Amino acid sequence: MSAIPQERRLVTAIPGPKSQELQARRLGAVAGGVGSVLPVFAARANGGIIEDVDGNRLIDFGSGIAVTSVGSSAEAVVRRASAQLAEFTHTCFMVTPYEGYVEVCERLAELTPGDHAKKSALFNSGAEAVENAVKIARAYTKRQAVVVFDHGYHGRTNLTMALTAKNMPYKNGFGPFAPEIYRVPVAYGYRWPTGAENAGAEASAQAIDMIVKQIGAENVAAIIIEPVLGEGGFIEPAKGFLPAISKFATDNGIVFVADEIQSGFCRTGQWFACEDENVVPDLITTAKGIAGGLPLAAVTGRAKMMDAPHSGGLGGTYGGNPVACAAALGAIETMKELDLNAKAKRIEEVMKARLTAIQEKYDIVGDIRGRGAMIAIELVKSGTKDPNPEATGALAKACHAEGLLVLTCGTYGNVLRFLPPLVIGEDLLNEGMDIIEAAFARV
Ligand code: PLZ
Repeated sequence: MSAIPQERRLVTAIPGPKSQELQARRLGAVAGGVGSVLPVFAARANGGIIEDVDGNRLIDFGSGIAVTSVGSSAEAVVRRASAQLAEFTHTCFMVTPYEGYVEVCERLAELTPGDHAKKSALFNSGAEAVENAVKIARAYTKRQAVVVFDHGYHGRTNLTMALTAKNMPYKNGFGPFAPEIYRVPVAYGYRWPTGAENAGAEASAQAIDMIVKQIGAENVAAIIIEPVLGEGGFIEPAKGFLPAISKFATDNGIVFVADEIQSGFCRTGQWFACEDENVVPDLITTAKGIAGGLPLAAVTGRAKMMDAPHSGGLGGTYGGNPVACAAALGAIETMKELDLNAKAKRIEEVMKARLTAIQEKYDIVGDIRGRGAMIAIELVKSGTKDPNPEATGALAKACHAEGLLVLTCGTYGNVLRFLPPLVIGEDLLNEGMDIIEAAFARV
């Protein structure tokens, strides 16, 4: 494990000269379609700090987009993955299996909501897990249609582009998209026309009406939703929405899929965000936080559904790679040992208190939302609810210049989101919030 001092330190401008040199090389060699939020090149990272090649130490409020919840070089992850690397790197689970894969599936069965019989299949990326959840739901139901929601994000592969709501940058010019995908409203409280208090009941009624009238419930294989919408703007569907949609799915033989790729594994202060409303999904997709930074993803769900595809119908060369599985076992061990659900809840307390104080001073903060260490503010133009992507971008830039890595998101690009590693120290957390407050004063 990298013993990086847990202190912010700026020794050059951001990005520094070595980062700029690497960025120039990168522009010559790396495809232009692959962007970076902040072209500061990483040298090492752990806890709440990313150290760059110039020796700057940045406070990390991004966790590599909600991945390194246990830190970027967590002791148990490094120990277990290193040991596995020395034993063997790969055999392909579809050729000669190994124990780590089975053990990760056993952990997933224990940790995911519901006490029914469960099975899992492992993959490499979130998008791949979502694609496979659709394959499993179609094989199980022998139906084709898939229902997704406004502001939803599920990936960048062909099928998941179709499932994703936002055009730029994810879909523009990349069609044609997969057929049999239908989008319905989500209970976005802050922007619901008749008010947040009505959003849960009204949005679920509208969504269900659209499914029944426009698609036909009997044609729907799966309904896929993020229990807290991530890229779409950290939207928590208003109370009652998830249970209503989940019940409708169950009543109509539709597979209810919770995409917990961003919200799962202690991020929201629960193992999975859907636990907050006692929703038990049929299938649950996970990735990101599961393996402490190594590429691993999973579909976990009711055994009878998971067993619907024929043998050989699911897989992939690298899915459930042994090093990634060892890392996942290390990450899960760390989450339990350090009680990262409690840590996430504490992060929420600290952040929301600080953000509420900022909101009292600046009326461009339209909404503060999110749970655990998945917190965001939605920025609007003064005195309106009009999205304010300009202020959002300027605030992010101001934070970056001071050595605080923050990310933006949202359909309108007007959401500043905070995803610190769950192991971040409270001093760094508060220092990050100081920087955000100072950025507001400047912008
Ligand atoms: N489902 C809910 O959040 C990935 C993507 C960022 P992959 N989110 C970050 C970007 O610009 O590509 C995500 C997610 C939810 C699916 C995915 C896809 O996971 O591992 O990126 O494929």
